[in-house]
Amino acid sequence: MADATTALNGGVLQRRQVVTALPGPRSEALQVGRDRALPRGLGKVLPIFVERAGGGIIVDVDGNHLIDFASGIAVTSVGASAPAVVDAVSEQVARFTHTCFLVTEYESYVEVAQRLNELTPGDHAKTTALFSTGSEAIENAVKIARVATGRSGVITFDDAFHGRGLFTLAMTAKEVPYKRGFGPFSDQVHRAPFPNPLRWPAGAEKAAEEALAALRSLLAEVGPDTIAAIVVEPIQGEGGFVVPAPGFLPGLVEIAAEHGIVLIADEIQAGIARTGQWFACDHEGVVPDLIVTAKALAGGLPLAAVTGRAEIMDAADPGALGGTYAGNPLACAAALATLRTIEEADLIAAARRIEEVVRDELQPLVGEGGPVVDLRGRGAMMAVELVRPGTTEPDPGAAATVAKRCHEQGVVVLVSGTQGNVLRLLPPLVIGEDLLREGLRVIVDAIEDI
Ligand code: PLZ
Repeated sequence: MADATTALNGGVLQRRQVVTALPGPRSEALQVGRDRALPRGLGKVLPIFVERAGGGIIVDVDGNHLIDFASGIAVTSVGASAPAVVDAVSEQVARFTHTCFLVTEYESYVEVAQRLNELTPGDHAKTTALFSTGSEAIENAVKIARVATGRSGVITFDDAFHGRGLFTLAMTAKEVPYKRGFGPFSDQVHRAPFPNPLRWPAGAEKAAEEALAALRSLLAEVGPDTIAAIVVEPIQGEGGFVVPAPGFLPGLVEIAAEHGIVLIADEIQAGIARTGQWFACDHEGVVPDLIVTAKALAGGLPLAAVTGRAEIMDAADPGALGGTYAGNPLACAAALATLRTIEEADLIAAARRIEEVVRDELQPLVGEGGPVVDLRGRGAMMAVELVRPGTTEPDPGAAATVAKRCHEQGVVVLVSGTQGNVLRLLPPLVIGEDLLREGLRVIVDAIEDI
């Protein structure tokens, strides 16, 4: 793992070094200006300011080297300064920064679309439209499903996260902090249970079957011919890295096909090699009608895509899709370099190896009576769920304490889950094995301490 990837670290020393208290004095000074200039509504996980980043390391303005288990929320899978991405963007920025693809065109947009048409699940005819953010792409996928079906309803699931736009907020499940005070929201969004194997009342074995039955009941209530789309995260991201019980996703394919509903896979967080396959859908051979990607697609530049069945995608009339920055040439150049890097460095295999190492280090924590009730996920999208010892009661306080200790020790981890009790690990796929193990041991110590 480490050997193949050392060339991808952008010249950043791949070692954890904590040389000040965290946050350090320079970060603290910058924080004062930040707090004056910015509204309270912008959250902060770790109040440090970054000077550079690459491979598995983030270097802050005080010279601390932190192990990166966040990848900017699953974005910098190839590293935050992957040489191929830096070169491609530098070359592009010197030629032109922007034309608006709707005004005059450029080849790289088409190439990104062709690559996604090939890589995404299914060998049917596909097309791709590019956007800038995940939320924007989800809203466009819903627009396309609506115009293709002539229906307006959308089904989403418990604990879903689909974005912060005014329509995607209706699809996102969690009220605080995302939704409170921002409504009213569309009344065309319905919510069905998601088969979380750990927490399904009748047990994991029943979860897929019963969740599909609940979806069928919901469809009967609202009328299947009112539903344009079912939108699902094949592995939930913000909801706590919940891998749905096996059989659920194939069941959705069947139900959607039966009722002429467009099945939209939101692979914004899980897609593009993160889970040890190109897409999380691939683990169960699931072929959605539309698939939405973003985050890891362009190595840190803002780019999102809707890829899907050509006949559905073509339902939108000329001029009905687009956006000023959608498919910006810098982002397209970065995406082509990112996809090439994933193939050349075999980062899909790297993601699988990360899972093995994470399980090797963290599995001993899971067990009767301790605070860790579950270690789950796929590839480099792994999570640890914390509960009050001896119960299954979520313990957000424990997750916050562990995250804080990790941050103080120079390991950037994120918390997720509707209850805020899940530590999630999203290392860059290029992280070296020694660095990965070192960061995991910091987590183990932090958990053992509580
Ligand atoms: N769908 C599955 O994970 C973004 C959100 C961070 P945008 N997840 C990180 C935050 O607190 O806002 C996400 C996702 C899934 C959609 C989105 C939305 O993508 O690019 O943030 O709009």
